[in-house]
Amino acid sequence: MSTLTDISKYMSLILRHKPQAIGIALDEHGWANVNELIVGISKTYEFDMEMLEEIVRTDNKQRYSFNEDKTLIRANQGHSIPVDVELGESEPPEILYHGTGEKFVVSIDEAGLIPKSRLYVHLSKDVETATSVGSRHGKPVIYEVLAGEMNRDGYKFYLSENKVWLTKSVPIKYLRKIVKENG
Ligand code: HQG
Repeated sequence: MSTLTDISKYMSLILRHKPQAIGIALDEHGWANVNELIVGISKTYEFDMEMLEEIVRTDNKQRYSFNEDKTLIRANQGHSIPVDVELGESEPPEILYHGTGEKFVVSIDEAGLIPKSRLYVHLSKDVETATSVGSRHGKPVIYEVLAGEMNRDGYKFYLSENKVWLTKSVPIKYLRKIVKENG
């Protein structure tokens, strides 16, 4: 794995979950000071503004955003710490997908989707993306989420800057497990 990938993973830990790992704080909207971030990461990796800009530009999921003058940076979604990244409420497509690991299915079928350590349940717009999200947790299982119906019933949906669909929770009545024909 390249150093930039390692640093990007470290950045997502810092900007989503644990800014105190490098002794910095996020503001209420999830922004970190860019200079402080660079100084903090430089204690572990050789790191500078040019590398930070490259990570933000090339990140495969567009996880990070700068403010206009690039003095601040934040993660677009995925936080476990309570920050308000000013998500826009959006009308979701009729169906969204959630990929999970087989080991969670019994519990999900009982309790629906809950955000666990994060602020929101993360939903994908296609089965392919959901499958890769689910594979992070072992053998993937995909659920269809009846997002349109949920939304009409009053549940709010948000689309993050990097196009991940988010909602607070999904009750079981809006979930349909996709059963693969070949098992
Ligand atoms: C599961 C990655 C038991 C849920 C991805 C998931 C995503 C339950 C796991 C983003 C449950 C939490 C988020 C219940 C939900 N009982 N388990 N009632 N309800 N779960 O990692 O959605 O690469 O916090 O199904 O691409 O896997 O980091 O969430 O399997 O967009 O940018 O609890 O993280 O993006 O796992 O992934 P996670 P996630 P990054």
